[in-house]
Amino acid sequence: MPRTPSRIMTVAAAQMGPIARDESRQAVVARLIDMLRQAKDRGADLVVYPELCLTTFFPRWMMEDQDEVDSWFERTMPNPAVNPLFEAARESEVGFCLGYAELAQEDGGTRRFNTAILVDKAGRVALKYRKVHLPGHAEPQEGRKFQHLEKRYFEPGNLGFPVRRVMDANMGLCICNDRRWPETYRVMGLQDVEMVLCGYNTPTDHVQDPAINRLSDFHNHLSMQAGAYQNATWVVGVAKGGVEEGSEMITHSAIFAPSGEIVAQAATMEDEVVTFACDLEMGRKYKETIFNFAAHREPDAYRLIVERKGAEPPAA
Ligand code: CDV
Repeated sequence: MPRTPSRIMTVAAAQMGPIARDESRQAVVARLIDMLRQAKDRGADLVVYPELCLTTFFPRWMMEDQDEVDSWFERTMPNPAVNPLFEAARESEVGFCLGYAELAQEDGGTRRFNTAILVDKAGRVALKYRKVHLPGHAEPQEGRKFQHLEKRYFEPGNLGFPVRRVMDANMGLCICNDRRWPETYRVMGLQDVEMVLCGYNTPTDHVQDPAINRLSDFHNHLSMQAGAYQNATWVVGVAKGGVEEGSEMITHSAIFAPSGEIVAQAATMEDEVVTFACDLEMGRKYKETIFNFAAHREPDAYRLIVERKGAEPPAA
């Protein structure tokens, strides 16, 4: 059989170390531009930044003053603080994926989402995604050193899991907790996704059970390796990690091949750029054989997945 020619997209996972509570958007954007330039020097076509990467991870704190809450959100994208990143990317002809808190005026009201955008090499927003799976709580939980109040500050995303042709590849986005849910990848897999970009902020004490928390790094990679393999797609997982305002967060950003293998991984808890030349044709080998969905899937047997939300025990 003749070998299919490679289609290479060189991708950079731009891991971030902590962002201080009082660090300005301008200072953060300077860090992002520095990593973009490193990525460009290594031949990157695309730079992937973490979830909520313009500020510290503010959902760890209970805030009642709505003005204070809204100070963490972006009302427009781009905006004056972020414009230098758009300009640097356009000049360098590098695309990027950026996570931020979005305040939108939509359907006659103010809406708040945990959002990621994919910007193409010409600086155009080519794809927007709003986080579907919001972890944590709407009310503070007793006994926790740090809260996780995403359910308080955001509403679930209303855009589904769109896949778009961007920079000659079928691209999809998801955000942090989404990566643990097989539905995330499968909905994109059914749109022939070739690369999924996922930023995350994962505190090591995210569950009140040390036996689970000690496996935080393992579960991080396990989820993305499985999603990549079972949907024959590249996955790029990018952390904001390290000790941020006293909260320990995992790092180990990595690039996952459609085989499920980790092909590149960050080695520090700081700002760090990890690159890999991804052959987008690699997924095809899997899509035409073991994961040929059209040949092997049986959707009628999967009805419960969309009909039922929580698990119910079988009838006696
Ligand atoms: N930002 C996140 O979505 N974090 C969750 C933690 C809280 C479990 C995650 O899935 O990594």
